[in-house]
Amino acid sequence: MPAKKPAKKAGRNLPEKYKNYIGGRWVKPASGEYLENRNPADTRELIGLFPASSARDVETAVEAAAAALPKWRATPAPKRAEILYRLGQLLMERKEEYSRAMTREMGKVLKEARGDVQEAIDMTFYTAGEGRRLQGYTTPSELPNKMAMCVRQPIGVCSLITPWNFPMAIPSWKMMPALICGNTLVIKPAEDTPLSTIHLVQAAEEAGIPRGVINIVMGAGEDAGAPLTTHPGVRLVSFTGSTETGRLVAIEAARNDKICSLEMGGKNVIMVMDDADLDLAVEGTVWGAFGTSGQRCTASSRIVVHQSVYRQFVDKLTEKTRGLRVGNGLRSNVDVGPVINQQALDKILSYIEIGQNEDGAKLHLGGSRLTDGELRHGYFVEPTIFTDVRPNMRIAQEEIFGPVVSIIPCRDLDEAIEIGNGVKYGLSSSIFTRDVNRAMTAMERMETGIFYVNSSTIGAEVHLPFGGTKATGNGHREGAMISSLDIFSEWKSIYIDYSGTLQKAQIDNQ
Ligand code: UN1
Repeated sequence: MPAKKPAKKAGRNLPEKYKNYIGGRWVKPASGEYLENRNPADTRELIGLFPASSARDVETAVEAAAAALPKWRATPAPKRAEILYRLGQLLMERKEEYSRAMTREMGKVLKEARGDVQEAIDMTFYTAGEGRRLQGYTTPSELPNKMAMCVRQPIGVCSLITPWNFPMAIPSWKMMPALICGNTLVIKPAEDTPLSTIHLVQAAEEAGIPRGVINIVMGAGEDAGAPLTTHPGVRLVSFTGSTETGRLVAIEAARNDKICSLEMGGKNVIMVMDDADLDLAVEGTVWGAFGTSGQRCTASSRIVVHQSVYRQFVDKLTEKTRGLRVGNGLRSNVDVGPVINQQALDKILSYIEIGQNEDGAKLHLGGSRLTDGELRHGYFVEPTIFTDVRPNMRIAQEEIFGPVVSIIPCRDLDEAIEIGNGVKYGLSSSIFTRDVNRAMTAMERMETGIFYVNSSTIGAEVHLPFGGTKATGNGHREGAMISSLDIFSEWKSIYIDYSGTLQKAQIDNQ
Protein backbone atom coordinates (compact mmCIF):
# COMPACT_ATOMS: atom_id res chain seq x y z
CA MET A 1 0.00 0.00 0.00
CA PRO A 2 1.40 3.41 -0.85
CA ALA A 3 2.27 5.50 2.19
CA LYS A 4 -0.31 8.14 2.94
CA LYS A 5 0.83 11.68 2.48
CA PRO A 6 1.15 13.36 5.88
CA ALA A 7 -1.69 15.81 6.35
CA LYS A 8 -0.41 19.32 6.33
CA LYS A 9 -1.14 20.60 9.82
CA ALA A 10 -0.69 24.28 9.50
CA GLY A 11 -1.49 25.50 6.04
CA ARG A 12 -4.27 23.01 5.34
CA ASN A 13 -6.56 25.91 4.56
CA LEU A 14 -4.00 28.05 2.86
CA PRO A 15 -4.69 28.82 -0.78
CA GLU A 16 -2.87 26.63 -3.27
CA LYS A 17 0.38 28.09 -4.59
CA TYR A 18 0.79 27.19 -8.22
CA LYS A 19 4.13 26.90 -10.01
CA ASN A 20 5.64 27.62 -13.39
CA TYR A 21 6.39 24.62 -15.59
CA ILE A 22 9.90 24.85 -16.97
CA GLY A 23 11.98 22.07 -18.51
CA GLY A 24 9.50 19.42 -17.40
CA ARG A 25 9.39 20.50 -13.74
CA TRP A 26 6.94 22.56 -11.74
CA VAL A 27 9.09 25.29 -10.20
CA LYS A 28 8.67 28.32 -7.98
CA PRO A 29 9.15 31.76 -9.50
CA ALA A 30 12.63 33.24 -9.02
CA SER A 31 11.13 36.20 -7.14
CA GLY A 32 9.36 33.90 -4.66
CA GLU A 33 6.36 36.18 -5.14
CA TYR A 34 2.83 35.31 -6.14
CA LEU A 35 -0.26 37.05 -7.52
CA GLU A 36 -3.74 36.45 -6.16
CA ASN A 37 -6.39 35.23 -8.56
CA ARG A 38 -9.99 35.75 -7.41
CA ASN A 39 -13.35 34.70 -8.77
CA PRO A 40 -14.84 37.75 -10.55
CA ALA A 41 -18.36 36.59 -9.64
CA ASP A 42 -17.45 36.59 -5.96
CA THR A 43 -14.15 38.15 -5.05
CA ARG A 44 -14.27 36.57 -1.58
CA GLU A 45 -13.27 33.36 -3.28
CA LEU A 46 -9.54 33.01 -3.88
CA ILE A 47 -8.78 30.67 -6.79
CA GLY A 48 -5.13 30.44 -5.85
CA LEU A 49 -1.77 32.14 -5.79
CA PHE A 50 0.11 32.19 -9.07
CA PRO A 51 3.76 32.97 -9.79
CA ALA A 52 4.77 36.60 -10.21
CA SER A 53 7.46 35.73 -12.74
CA SER A 54 10.11 37.98 -14.14
CA ALA A 55 12.87 38.04 -16.75
CA ARG A 56 14.81 35.44 -14.73
CA ASP A 57 12.04 32.85 -15.10
CA VAL A 58 11.67 33.71 -18.77
CA GLU A 59 15.40 33.17 -19.15
CA THR A 60 15.29 29.62 -17.77
CA ALA A 61 12.10 28.82 -19.69
CA VAL A 62 13.56 29.95 -23.02
CA GLU A 63 16.75 27.98 -22.28
CA ALA A 64 14.66 24.88 -21.57
CA ALA A 65 12.69 25.36 -24.78
CA ALA A 66 15.90 25.83 -26.77
CA ALA A 67 17.43 22.69 -25.24
CA ALA A 68 14.35 20.63 -26.15
CA LEU A 69 14.20 21.92 -29.71
CA PRO A 70 16.67 19.63 -31.59
CA LYS A 71 15.00 16.43 -30.43
CA TRP A 72 11.44 17.68 -30.88
CA ARG A 73 12.00 19.03 -34.37
CA ALA A 74 13.62 15.72 -35.32
CA THR A 75 10.62 13.75 -34.00
CA PRO A 76 8.48 12.68 -36.99
CA ALA A 77 5.38 14.84 -37.19
CA PRO A 78 3.02 11.80 -37.02
CA LYS A 79 4.70 10.93 -33.69
CA ARG A 80 4.23 14.48 -32.43
CA ALA A 81 0.60 14.10 -33.49
CA GLU A 82 0.15 10.99 -31.34
CA ILE A 83 0.79 13.11 -28.26
CA LEU A 84 -1.80 15.62 -29.44
CA TYR A 85 -4.37 12.84 -29.93
CA ARG A 86 -3.76 11.71 -26.34
CA LEU A 87 -4.00 15.30 -25.16
CA GLY A 88 -7.33 15.76 -26.96
CA GLN A 89 -8.61 12.60 -25.29
CA LEU A 90 -7.57 13.82 -21.81
CA LEU A 91 -9.23 17.20 -22.40
CA MET A 92 -12.44 15.40 -23.40
CA GLU A 93 -12.37 13.32 -20.22
CA ARG A 94 -11.81 16.41 -18.07
CA LYS A 95 -14.07 18.79 -19.94
CA GLU A 96 -16.51 19.25 -17.09
CA GLU A 97 -13.84 19.74 -14.41
CA TYR A 98 -11.89 22.23 -16.52
CA SER A 99 -15.05 24.09 -17.56
CA ARG A 100 -16.17 24.57 -13.96
CA ALA A 101 -12.73 25.78 -12.97
CA MET A 102 -12.81 28.20 -15.89
CA THR A 103 -16.16 29.66 -14.87
CA ARG A 104 -14.83 30.20 -11.36
CA GLU A 105 -11.66 31.72 -12.68
CA MET A 106 -13.02 34.13 -15.28
CA GLY A 107 -16.77 34.26 -14.91
CA LYS A 108 -18.19 33.13 -18.26
CA VAL A 109 -21.33 31.04 -17.82
CA LEU A 110 -20.77 27.31 -17.59
CA LYS A 111 -22.16 26.42 -21.01
CA GLU A 112 -19.79 28.95 -22.58
CA ALA A 113 -16.87 27.61 -20.55
CA ARG A 114 -17.70 24.17 -21.92
CA GLY A 115 -17.63 25.73 -25.38
CA ASP A 116 -14.18 27.16 -24.65
CA VAL A 117 -12.79 23.78 -23.56
CA GLN A 118 -14.53 22.14 -26.53
CA GLU A 119 -12.83 24.60 -28.86
CA ALA A 120 -9.46 23.51 -27.41
CA ILE A 121 -10.44 19.85 -27.89
CA ASP A 122 -11.46 20.50 -31.49
CA MET A 123 -8.26 22.39 -32.20
CA THR A 124 -6.14 19.63 -30.67
CA PHE A 125 -7.70 16.80 -32.70
CA TYR A 126 -7.84 18.92 -35.85
CA THR A 127 -4.14 19.80 -35.55
CA ALA A 128 -3.17 16.23 -34.71
CA GLY A 129 -4.54 15.18 -38.11
CA GLU A 130 -2.05 17.58 -39.66
CA GLY A 131 0.80 15.38 -38.41
CA ARG A 132 0.29 13.24 -41.50
CA ARG A 133 0.01 16.18 -43.89
CA LEU A 134 2.14 19.28 -43.22
CA GLN A 135 2.22 19.48 -46.96
CA GLY A 136 4.65 21.36 -49.11
CA TYR A 137 4.69 20.94 -52.88
CA THR A 138 6.80 19.94 -55.84
CA THR A 139 6.89 22.05 -58.96
CA PRO A 140 8.75 21.87 -62.29
CA SER A 141 12.14 23.50 -62.57
CA GLU A 142 12.88 25.81 -65.47
CA LEU A 143 15.94 23.64 -66.21
CA PRO A 144 16.14 20.00 -67.35
CA ASN A 145 17.17 17.24 -64.95
CA LYS A 146 16.46 19.36 -61.95
CA MET A 147 13.78 18.94 -59.29
CA ALA A 148 12.17 21.74 -57.29
CA MET A 149 10.10 21.43 -54.12
CA CYS A 150 9.38 23.18 -50.86
CA VAL A 151 8.86 21.90 -47.33
CA ARG A 152 7.78 23.40 -44.03
CA GLN A 153 10.43 23.88 -41.36
CA PRO A 154 9.95 24.58 -37.66
CA ILE A 155 10.80 28.14 -36.67
CA GLY A 156 12.36 27.55 -33.24
CA VAL A 157 11.35 28.74 -29.79
CA CYS A 158 7.96 30.49 -29.81
CA SER A 159 6.59 32.93 -27.22
CA LEU A 160 2.83 32.67 -26.85
CA ILE A 161 1.12 35.51 -24.99
CA THR A 162 -2.56 34.83 -24.47
CA PRO A 163 -5.64 36.69 -23.18
CA TRP A 164 -8.11 35.87 -20.40
CA ASN A 165 -11.36 35.80 -22.37
CA PHE A 166 -10.76 32.40 -24.03
CA PRO A 167 -8.28 30.97 -21.56
CA MET A 168 -8.08 27.48 -23.01
CA ALA A 169 -9.24 27.92 -26.61
CA ILE A 170 -6.84 30.69 -27.58
CA PRO A 171 -3.77 29.01 -26.03
CA SER A 172 -4.73 25.89 -28.01
CA TRP A 173 -4.97 27.88 -31.28
CA LYS A 174 -1.34 28.83 -30.81
CA MET A 175 0.09 25.85 -28.98
CA MET A 176 -1.17 23.03 -31.22
CA PRO A 177 0.04 24.38 -34.58
CA ALA A 178 3.34 25.45 -32.96
CA LEU A 179 3.85 21.90 -31.69
CA ILE A 180 2.83 20.02 -34.82
CA CYS A 181 5.28 22.12 -36.84
CA GLY A 182 8.10 21.03 -34.51
CA ASN A 183 8.60 24.19 -32.48
CA THR A 184 9.07 24.42 -28.73
CA LEU A 185 7.39 27.14 -26.75
CA VAL A 186 6.98 29.29 -23.68
CA ILE A 187 3.41 30.39 -22.93
CA LYS A 188 2.50 33.35 -20.73
CA PRO A 189 -1.22 33.35 -19.93
CA ALA A 190 -3.08 36.45 -18.78
CA GLU A 191 -2.79 37.19 -15.04
CA ASP A 192 -6.55 36.75 -14.67
CA THR A 193 -6.67 33.20 -16.05
CA PRO A 194 -3.50 31.21 -15.37
CA LEU A 195 -5.38 28.15 -14.05
CA SER A 196 -7.10 27.26 -17.32
CA THR A 197 -3.76 27.35 -19.12
CA ILE A 198 -2.14 25.32 -16.33
CA HIS A 199 -4.83 22.71 -16.93
CA LEU A 200 -3.97 22.59 -20.60
CA VAL A 201 -0.25 22.25 -19.82
CA GLN A 202 -0.84 19.58 -17.13
CA ALA A 203 -2.87 17.55 -19.60
CA ALA A 204 -0.11 17.95 -22.20
CA GLU A 205 2.44 16.74 -19.66
CA GLU A 206 0.31 13.67 -18.93
CA ALA A 207 -0.17 13.07 -22.64
CA GLY A 208 3.60 12.65 -22.87
CA ILE A 209 4.92 15.93 -24.18
CA PRO A 210 8.71 15.75 -23.72
CA ARG A 211 10.25 17.99 -21.10
CA GLY A 212 11.08 21.51 -22.25
CA VAL A 213 8.81 21.39 -25.30
CA ILE A 214 6.06 23.31 -23.48
CA ASN A 215 6.92 25.76 -20.72
CA ILE A 216 4.55 28.04 -18.84
CA VAL A 217 5.59 31.22 -17.11
CA MET A 218 2.95 33.21 -15.27
CA GLY A 219 2.84 36.82 -14.22
CA ALA A 220 2.17 40.38 -15.28
CA GLY A 221 2.62 41.58 -18.84
CA GLU A 222 5.39 44.06 -18.02
CA ASP A 223 7.35 41.57 -15.93
CA ALA A 224 6.86 38.19 -17.62
CA GLY A 225 5.38 39.07 -21.02
CA ALA A 226 7.80 41.81 -22.07
CA PRO A 227 10.98 39.67 -21.75
CA LEU A 228 9.31 37.08 -24.00
CA THR A 229 9.27 39.70 -26.77
CA THR A 230 12.94 40.62 -26.43
CA HIS A 231 14.78 37.43 -25.44
CA PRO A 232 17.36 36.57 -28.13
CA GLY A 233 16.50 32.86 -27.92
CA VAL A 234 12.92 33.46 -29.06
CA ARG A 235 12.25 33.48 -32.82
CA LEU A 236 8.51 34.10 -32.93
CA VAL A 237 6.06 36.00 -30.76
CA SER A 238 2.38 35.22 -31.09
CA PHE A 239 0.12 37.60 -29.20
CA THR A 240 -3.63 37.97 -28.69
CA GLY A 241 -4.92 40.95 -26.73
CA SER A 242 -5.54 44.67 -27.03
CA THR A 243 -4.38 46.71 -30.01
CA GLU A 244 -2.40 48.99 -27.66
CA THR A 245 -0.37 46.12 -26.18
CA GLY A 246 -0.11 44.39 -29.56
CA ARG A 247 1.53 47.46 -31.01
CA LEU A 248 4.16 47.38 -28.24
CA VAL A 249 4.73 43.67 -28.89
CA ALA A 250 5.20 44.39 -32.61
CA ILE A 251 7.70 47.19 -31.91
CA GLU A 252 9.77 44.98 -29.59
CA ALA A 253 9.59 42.06 -32.00
CA ALA A 254 10.79 44.26 -34.86
CA ARG A 255 13.59 45.70 -32.76
CA ASN A 256 14.72 42.18 -31.82
CA ASP A 257 14.35 40.48 -35.23
CA LYS A 258 11.42 38.26 -34.36
CA ILE A 259 8.54 37.02 -36.41
CA CYS A 260 5.37 38.42 -34.91
CA SER A 261 1.74 37.42 -35.24
CA LEU A 262 -0.95 39.57 -33.67
CA GLU A 263 -4.67 39.19 -32.99
CA MET A 264 -6.11 42.34 -31.48
CA GLY A 265 -9.26 44.39 -31.05
CA GLY A 266 -12.60 44.52 -32.79
CA LYS A 267 -15.66 46.76 -33.12
CA ASN A 268 -17.87 44.30 -34.88
CA VAL A 269 -21.10 45.12 -36.62
CA ILE A 270 -24.41 43.39 -37.27
CA MET A 271 -26.38 44.94 -40.13
CA VAL A 272 -30.14 44.40 -39.95
CA MET A 273 -31.97 45.01 -43.23
CA ASP A 274 -35.68 45.81 -43.60
CA ASP A 275 -36.36 42.32 -45.02
CA ALA A 276 -34.62 40.52 -42.13
CA ASP A 277 -36.23 37.94 -39.88
CA LEU A 278 -36.32 40.39 -36.96
CA ASP A 279 -36.72 37.78 -34.24
CA LEU A 280 -33.65 35.98 -35.53
CA ALA A 281 -31.71 39.27 -35.76
CA VAL A 282 -32.67 40.08 -32.17
CA GLU A 283 -31.58 36.67 -30.99
CA GLY A 284 -28.29 37.08 -32.82
CA THR A 285 -27.78 40.51 -31.29
CA VAL A 286 -28.45 39.35 -27.73
CA TRP A 287 -26.04 36.45 -28.14
CA GLY A 288 -23.36 38.49 -29.91
CA ALA A 289 -23.56 41.55 -27.66
CA PHE A 290 -24.12 40.01 -24.24
CA GLY A 291 -22.68 36.50 -24.56
CA THR A 292 -19.42 36.27 -22.54
CA SER A 293 -20.63 39.62 -21.08
CA GLY A 294 -19.54 41.25 -24.34
CA GLN A 295 -15.95 40.27 -23.64
CA ARG A 296 -15.08 38.71 -26.97
CA CYS A 297 -12.97 40.39 -29.59
CA THR A 298 -15.71 39.18 -31.93
CA ALA A 299 -18.54 40.68 -29.80
CA SER A 300 -21.34 42.46 -31.67
CA SER A 301 -20.94 45.95 -30.27
CA ARG A 302 -22.62 47.90 -33.10
CA ILE A 303 -25.98 47.07 -34.60
CA VAL A 304 -26.83 49.05 -37.71
CA VAL A 305 -30.56 48.80 -38.34
CA HIS A 306 -32.62 49.88 -41.35
CA GLN A 307 -34.73 52.87 -40.31
CA SER A 308 -38.01 51.28 -41.40
CA VAL A 309 -37.64 48.43 -38.88
CA TYR A 310 -35.61 50.37 -36.30
CA ARG A 311 -38.33 50.91 -33.67
CA GLN A 312 -39.65 47.40 -33.99
CA PHE A 313 -36.13 46.00 -33.65
CA VAL A 314 -35.36 48.11 -30.58
CA ASP A 315 -38.63 47.06 -28.91
CA LYS A 316 -37.99 43.37 -29.49
CA LEU A 317 -34.35 43.69 -28.40
CA THR A 318 -35.38 45.52 -25.23
CA GLU A 319 -37.83 42.81 -24.30
CA LYS A 320 -35.34 40.00 -24.89
CA THR A 321 -32.56 41.82 -23.05
CA ARG A 322 -34.81 42.47 -20.05
CA GLY A 323 -35.22 38.71 -19.75
CA LEU A 324 -31.50 38.06 -19.32
CA ARG A 325 -30.44 36.87 -15.91
CA VAL A 326 -27.14 38.23 -14.66
CA GLY A 327 -25.23 36.35 -11.98
CA ASN A 328 -22.74 33.66 -11.11
CA GLY A 329 -22.09 31.63 -14.24
CA LEU A 330 -22.09 28.35 -12.29
CA ARG A 331 -25.85 28.73 -11.76
CA SER A 332 -27.71 27.02 -14.53
CA ASN A 333 -30.34 29.77 -14.92
CA VAL A 334 -27.80 32.56 -15.46
CA ASP A 335 -27.27 34.02 -18.95
CA VAL A 336 -24.67 36.71 -18.32
CA GLY A 337 -21.73 36.43 -15.91
CA PRO A 338 -19.50 39.12 -14.42
CA VAL A 339 -16.83 41.11 -16.20
CA ILE A 340 -13.28 40.11 -15.53
CA ASN A 341 -11.95 42.57 -12.94
CA GLN A 342 -12.22 45.98 -11.30
CA GLN A 343 -10.29 47.69 -14.07
CA ALA A 344 -12.64 46.29 -16.72
CA LEU A 345 -15.65 47.31 -14.63
CA ASP A 346 -14.33 50.86 -14.33
CA LYS A 347 -13.61 51.07 -18.04
CA ILE A 348 -17.07 49.81 -19.02
CA LEU A 349 -18.83 52.19 -16.62
CA SER A 350 -16.75 55.07 -17.90
CA TYR A 351 -17.79 54.27 -21.49
CA ILE A 352 -21.42 54.21 -20.37
CA GLU A 353 -20.88 57.71 -18.99
CA ILE A 354 -19.17 58.81 -22.20
CA GLY A 355 -22.16 57.46 -24.14
CA GLN A 356 -24.60 59.42 -22.01
CA ASN A 357 -22.65 62.60 -22.62
CA GLU A 358 -22.56 62.13 -26.38
CA ASP A 359 -25.02 64.46 -27.97
CA GLY A 360 -28.07 62.56 -29.19
CA ALA A 361 -27.27 59.05 -27.96
CA LYS A 362 -29.84 57.63 -25.54
CA LEU A 363 -29.10 55.24 -22.71
CA HIS A 364 -32.08 53.04 -23.47
CA LEU A 365 -31.59 50.11 -21.08
CA GLY A 366 -29.25 49.14 -18.27
CA GLY A 367 -26.18 51.26 -17.66
CA SER A 368 -25.32 50.38 -14.07
CA ARG A 369 -23.27 48.08 -11.98
CA LEU A 370 -25.44 45.46 -10.25
CA THR A 371 -24.96 45.16 -6.53
CA ASP A 372 -28.09 43.41 -5.25
CA GLY A 373 -27.47 40.69 -2.69
CA GLU A 374 -24.67 38.32 -3.69
CA LEU A 375 -23.91 40.36 -6.77
CA ARG A 376 -22.22 43.01 -4.69
CA HIS A 377 -19.26 40.69 -4.27
CA GLY A 378 -18.63 40.49 -8.01
CA TYR A 379 -18.13 42.71 -11.06
CA PHE A 380 -21.57 42.66 -12.62
CA VAL A 381 -22.81 45.12 -15.22
CA GLU A 382 -26.36 45.32 -16.55
CA PRO A 383 -26.71 44.46 -20.23
CA THR A 384 -26.76 47.96 -21.68
CA ILE A 385 -28.33 49.33 -24.85
CA PHE A 386 -27.66 52.75 -26.36
CA THR A 387 -30.05 53.84 -29.12
CA ASP A 388 -29.89 56.61 -31.73
CA VAL A 389 -26.13 56.30 -31.76
CA ARG A 390 -24.28 58.03 -34.56
CA PRO A 391 -21.42 56.16 -36.22
CA ASN A 392 -18.69 58.60 -35.23
CA MET A 393 -19.47 58.61 -31.49
CA ARG A 394 -16.81 57.17 -29.23
CA ILE A 395 -19.09 54.35 -28.03
CA ALA A 396 -19.47 53.34 -31.69
CA GLN A 397 -15.77 53.59 -32.48
CA GLU A 398 -13.81 52.31 -29.49
CA GLU A 399 -13.65 48.78 -28.11
CA ILE A 400 -15.51 48.66 -24.78
CA PHE A 401 -15.18 44.91 -24.10
CA GLY A 402 -18.29 44.69 -21.98
CA PRO A 403 -22.07 44.16 -22.24
CA VAL A 404 -22.76 47.45 -24.00
CA VAL A 405 -24.28 47.69 -27.45
CA SER A 406 -24.89 50.68 -29.72
CA ILE A 407 -27.88 50.71 -32.06
CA ILE A 408 -27.32 52.91 -35.12
CA PRO A 409 -30.06 53.71 -37.67
CA CYS A 410 -29.32 53.56 -41.40
CA ARG A 411 -31.18 54.32 -44.65
CA ASP A 412 -30.06 51.46 -46.85
CA LEU A 413 -27.49 48.74 -47.45
CA ASP A 414 -24.89 51.14 -48.85
CA GLU A 415 -25.01 53.25 -45.74
CA ALA A 416 -24.94 50.19 -43.49
CA ILE A 417 -21.78 48.96 -45.21
CA GLU A 418 -20.18 52.39 -44.98
CA ILE A 419 -20.94 52.58 -41.24
CA GLY A 420 -19.88 48.98 -40.75
CA ASN A 421 -16.49 49.61 -42.34
CA GLY A 422 -16.07 53.02 -40.71
CA VAL A 423 -13.97 51.89 -37.75
CA LYS A 424 -10.28 51.23 -37.33
CA TYR A 425 -10.82 47.50 -36.69
CA GLY A 426 -11.79 44.71 -39.10
CA LEU A 427 -12.48 41.46 -37.29
CA SER A 428 -16.03 40.26 -37.79
CA SER A 429 -19.31 41.45 -39.35
CA SER A 430 -22.71 40.08 -40.20
CA ILE A 431 -25.89 40.84 -42.11
CA PHE A 432 -29.44 39.74 -41.44
CA THR A 433 -31.40 39.72 -44.69
CA ARG A 434 -33.49 37.35 -46.79
CA ASP A 435 -32.22 38.93 -49.98
CA VAL A 436 -29.36 36.98 -51.50
CA ASN A 437 -28.19 39.99 -53.52
CA ARG A 438 -27.81 42.09 -50.39
CA ALA A 439 -26.04 39.27 -48.57
CA MET A 440 -23.59 38.79 -51.43
CA THR A 441 -22.97 42.53 -51.80
CA ALA A 442 -22.19 42.87 -48.11
CA MET A 443 -20.02 39.76 -48.18
CA GLU A 444 -17.95 41.32 -50.93
CA ARG A 445 -17.66 44.80 -49.50
CA MET A 446 -17.19 44.26 -45.77
CA GLU A 447 -13.55 44.80 -44.84
CA THR A 448 -13.53 42.19 -42.08
CA GLY A 449 -11.64 38.91 -41.76
CA ILE A 450 -14.84 37.07 -40.80
CA PHE A 451 -18.33 37.56 -42.26
CA TYR A 452 -21.63 35.93 -41.35
CA VAL A 453 -25.03 35.82 -43.04
CA ASN A 454 -28.06 35.53 -40.75
CA SER A 455 -25.94 34.88 -37.71
CA SER A 456 -24.17 36.81 -35.02
CA THR A 457 -20.55 38.07 -35.25
CA ILE A 458 -19.33 35.46 -32.75
CA GLY A 459 -18.88 31.72 -33.04
CA ALA A 460 -15.98 31.15 -35.43
CA GLU A 461 -15.10 27.48 -36.01
CA VAL A 462 -11.52 26.29 -35.57
CA HIS A 463 -10.94 25.01 -39.10
CA LEU A 464 -11.54 28.35 -40.80
CA PRO A 465 -9.04 31.22 -40.72
CA PHE A 466 -9.56 33.44 -37.67
CA GLY A 467 -8.39 37.03 -37.61
CA GLY A 468 -9.03 40.46 -38.98
CA THR A 469 -7.95 43.35 -41.13
CA LYS A 470 -6.74 46.88 -40.29
CA ALA A 471 -5.95 47.44 -36.58
CA THR A 472 -7.24 43.97 -35.67
CA GLY A 473 -4.15 42.13 -36.84
CA ASN A 474 -0.95 42.15 -38.84
CA GLY A 475 -2.04 39.95 -41.68
CA HIS A 476 -1.91 36.52 -40.08
CA ARG A 477 -4.80 34.13 -39.46
CA GLU A 478 -5.04 31.54 -36.69
CA GLY A 479 -7.30 28.48 -36.63
CA ALA A 480 -7.36 26.87 -40.05
CA MET A 481 -4.26 24.89 -40.98
CA ILE A 482 -4.19 26.64 -44.35
CA SER A 483 -3.23 29.81 -42.50
CA SER A 484 -1.91 28.92 -39.03
CA LEU A 485 0.83 26.65 -40.37
CA ASP A 486 2.13 29.72 -42.17
CA ILE A 487 2.52 31.42 -38.79
CA PHE A 488 4.29 28.54 -37.10
CA SER A 489 6.51 27.19 -39.89
CA GLU A 490 8.92 28.62 -42.41
CA TRP A 491 9.21 27.53 -46.01
CA LYS A 492 12.37 25.93 -47.29
CA SER A 493 12.73 25.76 -51.09
CA ILE A 494 14.88 22.87 -52.30
CA TYR A 495 16.51 22.44 -55.72
CA ILE A 496 18.04 19.10 -56.69
CA ASP A 497 20.13 19.10 -59.85
CA TYR A 498 20.84 15.67 -61.34
CA SER A 499 22.14 16.84 -64.74
CA GLY A 500 25.81 16.41 -63.83
CA THR A 501 26.53 19.90 -65.13
CA LEU A 502 26.44 23.24 -63.36
CA GLN A 503 23.20 24.64 -64.73
CA LYS A 504 22.61 28.31 -64.12
CA ALA A 505 19.02 29.37 -63.67
CA GLN A 506 17.99 32.54 -65.49
CA ILE A 507 21.42 32.92 -67.17
CA ASP A 508 21.18 29.55 -68.98
CA ASN A 509 18.01 30.77 -70.63
CA GLN A 510 19.59 33.82 -72.33
C1 UN1 B 1 -12.32 36.13 -29.08
O1 UN1 B 1 -13.32 36.78 -29.28
O2 UN1 B 1 -11.39 36.59 -28.42
O3 UN1 B 1 -15.54 33.32 -32.71
C2 UN1 B 1 -12.21 34.74 -29.59
C3 UN1 B 1 -15.72 33.29 -31.50
C4 UN1 B 1 -14.93 32.32 -30.66
C5 UN1 B 1 -13.57 32.84 -30.42
C6 UN1 B 1 -13.55 34.25 -29.97
N1 UN1 B 1 -14.86 31.05 -31.31
O4 UN1 B 1 -16.52 34.03 -30.96
